[in-house]
Amino acid sequence: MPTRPHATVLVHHPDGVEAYADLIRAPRGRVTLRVAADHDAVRKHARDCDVFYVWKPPVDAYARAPRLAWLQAMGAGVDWALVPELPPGVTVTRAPGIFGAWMAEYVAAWCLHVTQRIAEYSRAQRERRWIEQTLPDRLRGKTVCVVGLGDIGRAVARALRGLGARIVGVSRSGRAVREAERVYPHRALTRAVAAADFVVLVLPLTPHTMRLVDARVLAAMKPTAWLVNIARGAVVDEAALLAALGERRIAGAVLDVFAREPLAPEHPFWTMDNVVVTPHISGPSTAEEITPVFNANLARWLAGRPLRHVVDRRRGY
Ligand code: OXD
Repeated sequence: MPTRPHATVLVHHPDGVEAYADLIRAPRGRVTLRVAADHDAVRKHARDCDVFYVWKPPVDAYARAPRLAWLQAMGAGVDWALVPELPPGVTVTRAPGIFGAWMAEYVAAWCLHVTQRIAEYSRAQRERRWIEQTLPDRLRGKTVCVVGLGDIGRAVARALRGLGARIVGVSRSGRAVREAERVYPHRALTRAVAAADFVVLVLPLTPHTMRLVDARVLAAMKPTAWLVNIARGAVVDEAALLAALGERRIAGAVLDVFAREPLAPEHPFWTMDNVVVTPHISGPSTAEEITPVFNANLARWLAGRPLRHVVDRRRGY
């Protein structure tokens, strides 16, 4: 591939786009930046852009970007980028190696929240009750089923294994990984979750994983088990989950993602005593962490070298 003398890059993030733009590094004169703080600005600037470095641009912007050849997603998941409106020739890249550390701490914290009975002790403190007969449990020895063994899933598995948990995994291929003592393919999901104390969802949303965690999978979980979803709301059948939680067929759920976000104020998840709701923050994007990944690929792009971290658009991740 010949070198590219110049690229016009559109940068869009709804919060603090300047921080992302300021950290872009390229040889002088070889990159023109178009900074778009909102969707209208994306539409306005799309026309002469070769590259999008973006978080969830409006899908109608793609039809206005005839030169677009590469989209770098600012985020862990790329499902929002792989829409039919994005022309098939556009290369999509992700940013591996960033979100795993955040999400591993999130999962460890909430698993420990359960085993350390933090909600119970906090309630007792507010009520000035000395509940010495209530003891914490151990995470050590618990079985954690990590569904999705990409770079984030494996980071989660390593962190929990470091705390003494036994890790089983689930992936599309079922191929063995170092982080899990056993890996099941998707079709064996019910078997994989059956022995788990925590089922952690870290898989991409694709047509194949949509509502993968359905009533059958939830029914296969132990009544003492917790579901932790840091993937996408739509990988779970939320109606089935609501029923399983309401009838206490599983112990609880820690939910960072929902089929509709923000979660509607009237949604029952907010007030269920066995549900933790967090507002899609388990793997935050920060300009400082993502932009170096983009810069390294931008240098490759200008040099005419193949991009790294390319998404397989057919597979969806
Ligand atoms: C995501 C993210 O992709 O928060 O969901 O990065």
